[in-house]
Amino acid sequence: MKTVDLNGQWRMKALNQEDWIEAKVPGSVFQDLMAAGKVPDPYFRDNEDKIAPVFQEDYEYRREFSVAGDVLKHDEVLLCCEGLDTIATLSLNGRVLAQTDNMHRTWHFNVKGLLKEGVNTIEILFRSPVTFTQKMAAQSRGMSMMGGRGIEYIRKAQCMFGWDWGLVLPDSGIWRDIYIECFDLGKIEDVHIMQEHLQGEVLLNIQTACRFLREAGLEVEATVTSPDGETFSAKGPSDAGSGVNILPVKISDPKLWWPNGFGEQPLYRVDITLFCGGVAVDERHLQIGLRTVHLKREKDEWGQSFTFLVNGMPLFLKGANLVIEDALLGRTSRGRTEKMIKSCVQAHFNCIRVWGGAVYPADYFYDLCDQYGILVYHDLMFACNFYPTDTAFLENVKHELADNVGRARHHACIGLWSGNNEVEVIYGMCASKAPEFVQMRKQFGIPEMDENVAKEIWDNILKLFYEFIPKLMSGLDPQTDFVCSSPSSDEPGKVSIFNNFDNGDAHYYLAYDNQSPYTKMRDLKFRFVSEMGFQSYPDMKTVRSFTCEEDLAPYTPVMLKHQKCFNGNQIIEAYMGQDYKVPKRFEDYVYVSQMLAGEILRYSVEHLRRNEGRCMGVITWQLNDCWPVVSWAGLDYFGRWKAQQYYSKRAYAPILVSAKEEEASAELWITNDTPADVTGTVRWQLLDARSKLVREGSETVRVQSCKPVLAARLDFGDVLDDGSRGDYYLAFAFEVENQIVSEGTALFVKAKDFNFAPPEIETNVQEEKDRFMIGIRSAAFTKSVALFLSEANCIFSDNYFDLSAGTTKVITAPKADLSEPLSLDEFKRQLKTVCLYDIE
Ligand code: BMA
Repeated sequence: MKTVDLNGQWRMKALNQEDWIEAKVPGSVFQDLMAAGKVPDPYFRDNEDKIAPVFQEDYEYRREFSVAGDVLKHDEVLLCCEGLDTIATLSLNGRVLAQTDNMHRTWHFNVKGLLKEGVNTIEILFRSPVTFTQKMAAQSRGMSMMGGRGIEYIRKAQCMFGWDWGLVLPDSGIWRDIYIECFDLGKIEDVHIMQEHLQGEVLLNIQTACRFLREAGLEVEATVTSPDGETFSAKGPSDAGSGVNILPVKISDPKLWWPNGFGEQPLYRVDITLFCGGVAVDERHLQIGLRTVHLKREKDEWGQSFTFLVNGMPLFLKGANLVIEDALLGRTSRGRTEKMIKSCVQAHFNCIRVWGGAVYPADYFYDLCDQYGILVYHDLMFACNFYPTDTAFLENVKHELADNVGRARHHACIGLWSGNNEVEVIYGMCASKAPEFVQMRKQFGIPEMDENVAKEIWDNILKLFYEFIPKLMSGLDPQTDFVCSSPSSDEPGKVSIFNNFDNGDAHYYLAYDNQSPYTKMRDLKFRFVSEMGFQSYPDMKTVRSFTCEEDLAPYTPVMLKHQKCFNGNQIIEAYMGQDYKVPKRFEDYVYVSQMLAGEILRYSVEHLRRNEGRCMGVITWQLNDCWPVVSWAGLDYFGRWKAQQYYSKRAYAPILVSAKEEEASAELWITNDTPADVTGTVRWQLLDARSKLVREGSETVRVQSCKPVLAARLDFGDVLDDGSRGDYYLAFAFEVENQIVSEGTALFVKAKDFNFAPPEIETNVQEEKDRFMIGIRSAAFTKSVALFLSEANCIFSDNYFDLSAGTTKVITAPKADLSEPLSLDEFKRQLKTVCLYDIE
C-alpha cells in the first residue's frame, strides 16, 4: 500500500555546481533546467546544438520527506521507483542504498532499516549517459553499429541518442512515480491471468504469487465483474511453501473483446485481495478483455502465413508504428495519449506497433488500447544495434522483461511480442552478402564488416534473441506469440527487408530499395508489412512553432536540423518530381510533400488490401513525432493530422473500393474487412477534366470478409490514347444500402501531365449544435483539396480529397475536434482551401 508519495517537489543541481534549483518529479533533468530558465526550448530552431553540453554533466536530485513512527512498524517498508533514467546512485539519509542502470525497470528497495521517524533525506545521483556510453564505446572493440556511440550498453530508450526523426536529447531523471510502500503479514508479488476459451464459457486461471512476511496463513480472493455488473468469484489459500495460488474462475456467457471494426470491446474488472486471518492485507485491480490472439504461421500456397487470428477469426491488421510521444518524457499524459489513440480509431486503425527503440509505454496506454480496440504488436526495447550478452547484461534484461511483460500481459490489446526492431536487418546491412544488403551498404556508404567480428555479433544475436529472451518469454507470457525480431522470418539469418514474400513480415522502404518508383509496390507480394512509409513535412503551424521567417525553406540550416534522414529532402524531391512539379513556395512544398506521402501510402495500402488473404496486415511507419520534425509520421508533434492520416482513413476504411489502373484500362476491386459478407454496388464514371460524363457503369457484387473481389474490368482503349490520356479520369464509388462507403479517382497519367481546368472552389459553411458543415464545390475536377483553419486546429471528416465538378461534398468539422471554440463567423474567416491546381 502506498504510504508516502515522493512525487512532487524536489531540488536538483549539476554535481559540479553549488546552486540548487526546484525540480518536479516525475520529470527530467532537462525539464527542470528549462523551468528554471537555464536552458532554451530544445525544439526551437537549432537549439539542439546548444543544449548538447547539458548531457555531459552529472545531476543530483534531493528532497526531504517526513515519516510517521507507525510506518516503521510495518513488516516490510519498500522504496519503489517506477522509472529511474538511467545510471543512478540512490542514497537515503546519507547512506548509499543502491545503484541502478536500467530506465525500463521498476526498482524496489527495502528501506525499513534506513528510514527514521521524522525528517528523512533521499538523494539520487544521475551520471551522464553520454559519458557512460562513450566510455563503453571505447571499450567495445568496434562492435558498435550506430556510429560507435556505445548506446547498446545502456538500457535506455535508444532513440534518445538521436534517430532519423529524433533529436539528440539523452535526458536523465526520475521519469516515473516514486513512493514508499508498506506491507504486513504478506503481499502480492505477481498476478498472471491465463484464459482458456471453452464452449460457451471462458475459464480464467488467476495465478497469484504471494510472499509471506510472517508465519501466517494467507488466502486469495478473486472477483471478476462483467461489463453488466455480473460477478464471478473464487477464494483459496496460498501454498504455504511457494506462496503461489491458482484460482479457477469460470465466466459464463462471455462477452468477447474485438479489435476496432470487428466488434465491441467489453472489459471485465478483476479484483484480487490477499487476506490474512480475515483481514485484507494487499490488493490488485486489473482490467481484462476475453479473447484469444494467435499469430498463425503455417505453410500455405504462398509460403508461410503471417496472420493474426483473434477469437479464431483471421484479421487484416491496419495501423502505424509508435515512437516515444515526446523527447521530453515528462510531457506525456493520459489525455495526450488518448487523443492520439482517438486519431488512430478515427482513421480505422485496429493496431499499433510499439517500436523497439523507445520505452515500454505507461499502463494507461494499454488501458486505452483495450478500451478502443487497438491490438498491439509489441517490440521489446532493442533496436538497430548489436547488444552484449555478458551475465550482468542478461540479468538486467531478465528483470526488465519480468517488470514490463508482467505489467502488460493481462491486457486484451497485447497481440504479439517481438524481440527487437531490425537487429537482424542491421546485421545484414553490415555483414550479409545478399544482393539487397550489398546494395544498401553501397547506398549508405557502410563498409563490410570483418568476418570475425561479424561471427561474434551473430553469436550474440542468436544467444540473446533466439535463446535467452524466447525462453524468458515462454515463462512470462506463454499465451502471447513471440517473434525474435521485427521484421522476422522463422529462420535465423533469413530476415530480409525487400523480398521476403513467403515467410514473415517486412519493413519496406522504397527510398532504401534503390529509390524504386512507388509503382514497384504492385509487384511486391508481402505477407505482412510491419513498416512502410515516406517522409513529409509537418503542418505549417508546426513548422512556424520552431522557426523564424528566414528559416522557411527546405535547405536552411534550421530546417535541415529538423530533417534527420540521410538525403531526406533529396529523396522527397526525387519522388515529387516524378508526379508533380516541385513547388517553389515553401508552403506549397510542405503541402505537396504531405500529399505525396499520402498518395504513396494510398497506392501501397490499396495494393496490399487487394491482396488480402495472402497479405494480412500493414503497419505504416510512423504514427507520431516526438518533436517537430520532417518525418514519416501521420500525426505531427502537436497531434495535427498530416495529409497522410486522412489518406490512411480512406485507405483503411472497413470496406474499400480501389482501382488498379493501367494505361487505358482499370480494374475495380472491393475489399471487405468487416466480419460479415457485404453486398453493394460499385459505380464508375469516365469523365473529362471538367467532369463531363464520357461513359459510366455499375456492377453489384457480394464480398466476403478478407476475400477481395474484382468487381469490374474496364477498358477505355477507344477513348484514351497517348494524346488524350491526360484529359480524362475515372471516378468510382462503392455503395451499400445506397450509402457511399468508399470512393476514389484514378488518373491515367502522372498528375503533372493531367490537363486540369481551373477549379474555382467554393465553400459554404453552416453551423449545427456540435459541428460545422462545409459544403464544397468546384467547377472542374481537382486533386487533393485540403481544408485548414488559419489559426485553430481541427480534424475534418475528410481532407486532401479529390473533387469532381457538379457535386457538393459535405465535410463535417466536429466542435469536439476543434482546438478552441469558434463562432460561425470566426470559422468562416479562418477556413482556407488549397488544391494541387493552386500550386505554382
Ligand atoms: C526503420 C525504423 C526506424 C527508422 C525508419 C525510417 O528502420 O525501424 O529505425 O526510423 O526505418 O528510416
